[in-house]
Amino acid sequence: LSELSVEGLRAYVAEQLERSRARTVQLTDAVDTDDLVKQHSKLMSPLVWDYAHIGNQEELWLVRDVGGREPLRQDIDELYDAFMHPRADRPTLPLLGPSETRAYVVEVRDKVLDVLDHVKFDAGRALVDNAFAFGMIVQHEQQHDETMLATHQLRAGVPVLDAPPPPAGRRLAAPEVLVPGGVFEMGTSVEPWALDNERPAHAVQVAPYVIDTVPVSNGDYLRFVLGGGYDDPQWWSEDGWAHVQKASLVAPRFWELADGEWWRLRFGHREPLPLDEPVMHVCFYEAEAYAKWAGKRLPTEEEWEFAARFDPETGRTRRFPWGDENPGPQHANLGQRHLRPAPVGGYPAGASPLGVEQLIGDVWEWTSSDFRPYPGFRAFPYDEYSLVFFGTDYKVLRGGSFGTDEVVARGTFRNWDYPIRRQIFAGFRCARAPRPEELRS
Ligand code: AVJ
Ligand code: FE
Repeated sequence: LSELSVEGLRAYVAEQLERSRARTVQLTDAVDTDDLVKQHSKLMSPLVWDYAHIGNQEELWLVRDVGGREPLRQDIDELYDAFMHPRADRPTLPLLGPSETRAYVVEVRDKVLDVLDHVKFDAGRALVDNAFAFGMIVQHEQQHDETMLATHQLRAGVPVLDAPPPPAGRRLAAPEVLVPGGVFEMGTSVEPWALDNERPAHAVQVAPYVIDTVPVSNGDYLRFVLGGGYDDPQWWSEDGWAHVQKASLVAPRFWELADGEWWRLRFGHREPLPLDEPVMHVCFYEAEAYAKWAGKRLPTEEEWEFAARFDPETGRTRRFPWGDENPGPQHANLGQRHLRPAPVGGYPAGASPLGVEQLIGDVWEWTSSDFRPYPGFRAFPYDEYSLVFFGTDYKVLRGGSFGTDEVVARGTFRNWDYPIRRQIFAGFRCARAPRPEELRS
């Protein structure tokens, strides 16, 4: 990106804006008006709220801030401010209707393309250096597209989305990888479109550990379910046990037991539970309980990133597990290219130098870490992206899912959510301390 000419950068930004919009249009055109305005779950906004919110954020940052242009619809800012109204209340607001929303986002985009034509990517203005604000808005739209995809998963009715199946899985040489540990550079100070919480790069010491080669599969997780895992407090943290009882959890969300067979619901399809796919729609507490039952634990965020980015040969931290190139379809299951995670072993070309696979794409991975700022963190360009969420309320997820776009799924990208959330496309892998004999070899 930083090597592009000004014209090259403009063209790249225009292409990314167009790609994210095509996805937004696809997700919103796929359903009828009623499905756009109604709330499919208390956990989610009506799709038409996400749609106009995407346009409103684009207006705020690119039309008004970067472009210095007059506001188009200042009157609606408050309706689409995520901090003013919780998701559960959004259907009762006087929102723009579907056709008004479509007209609004088109009007905003026309202005933005004009701003893009005239903007100087002035290196002295952090908001536009390397087109940062454009990158932030593209990522914002793609993140809401993933949220809308999660709303689609919660929607009742016949399937409306379609995509080819992911690549087949394969047998793994080893179920776990021994990671020697050491000091590595975590985070980034150089990725032009990295968001504030991924910065700055800083040295982190990681002790030796063992990590699963691939995410925990449905088949693995089913053994925990069938073994009475949800009935036995010994596997659960105190908070986890309280939650599993209060919410009456018995299996991952969207699993069904009927006539002695396990099924799962996926975007309106009911299909036999695929045992070789990564488990999905489990909350942090379920991930944590499974890990304990398996004699393991969840990796920390540092361990996840070390496994994903560290190259033991050079001592360098890479951008992605497979190297420094952007993700290609051979590396990772991203961008809604497939509408499910790939079976384990499906992406050998995406392996890290240590031999850990499917770190990017397929399912978000719960880590044991709270969402906290890196040393030297500076909120940019607004406190409400990351700063207000730091603390002990949220757990970090890494790696992106099949529904995460490649413009978001950086090796440094940090996602976060409450430990009870299951509607996101989240699974996990386990880690553990090495046994003494493993360290000697
Ligand atoms: C980073 C995915 C937790 O969706 O709540 C969207 C991203 N921030 N609009 C979210 C975000 C503002 C955020 N996550
Ligand atoms: Fe948002």
